[in-house]
Amino acid sequence: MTRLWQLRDRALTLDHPLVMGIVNVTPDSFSDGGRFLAPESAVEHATTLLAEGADILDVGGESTRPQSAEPVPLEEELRRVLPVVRALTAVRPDVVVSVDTVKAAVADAALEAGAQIVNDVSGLSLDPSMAAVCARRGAGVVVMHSRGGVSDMATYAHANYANFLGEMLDELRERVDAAEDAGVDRERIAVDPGIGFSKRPEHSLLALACLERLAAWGYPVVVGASRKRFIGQLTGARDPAQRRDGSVGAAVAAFDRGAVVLRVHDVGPTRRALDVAAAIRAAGAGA
Ligand code: HH2
Repeated sequence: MTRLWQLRDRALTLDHPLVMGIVNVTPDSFSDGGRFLAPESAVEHATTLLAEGADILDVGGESTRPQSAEPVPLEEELRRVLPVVRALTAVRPDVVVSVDTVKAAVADAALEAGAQIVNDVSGLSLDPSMAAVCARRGAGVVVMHSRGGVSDMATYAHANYANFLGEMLDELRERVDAAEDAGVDRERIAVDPGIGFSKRPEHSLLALACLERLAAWGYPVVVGASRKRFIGQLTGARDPAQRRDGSVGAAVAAFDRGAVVLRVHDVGPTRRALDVAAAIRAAGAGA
């Protein structure tokens, strides 16, 4: 039976891994900050990602980078994100755009402008209106695990766990239940362990190693390991842009453990690696 992730006015098929290409419209994102701040260059970058095989474009106007991420004022975030969402959905009406934001007003405006998915790294916890906006608009929603606020969620400030896996899963479950209680349909929800968010490298590795426990809940699992610190530590690549190969390895390992949406910077190499991994799985299923 084909599994689907219901979005606003369409659905994504989950029988093949989906690549979510990152479109950061920020001056300070940890690996590509400032490169695509002008709407035209963000749209050009997004078009390249689609040509490389992206299924979803994740547009974000606020960074959570580990060193001193500054919360972005609402007006500024709208100014960054909306022209890009509008331009993308105008040029490519079939494109699936997700908006990476913790602000309900940004989510609402982006959905109005044609976005299909809200990707909230706070698990819909930082803005009390977020779940209601998502429910009213019928958006697809990525509920991600993190702790703290925008400025410290990608640091180790809250990375204290007695039992990492149990606590992470319990906290994420609470956020999913809260979203459903606020009226978000179950079939519109995807879950994400939040690699690198309030997690030391050993936590990120454990979250990936035990991803099947999250996948067992039945929601599509999203994983964003691309270019993150634990990959730098494992491969010795200090510059995030040099972490492509390690990131592809993480994406394949995540897919193998139940992830179906992989959020990445390097779309082409990830697409090709996942296509091979998916073909191997399919061959095994028929054997
Ligand atoms: N990671 C980042 C941002 N958004 N969304 C989901 N669902 N999962 C993630 O792991 C995730 C995310 C951080 O990466 P990036 O956007 O490249 O950097 P920045 O936060 O500096 O914009």
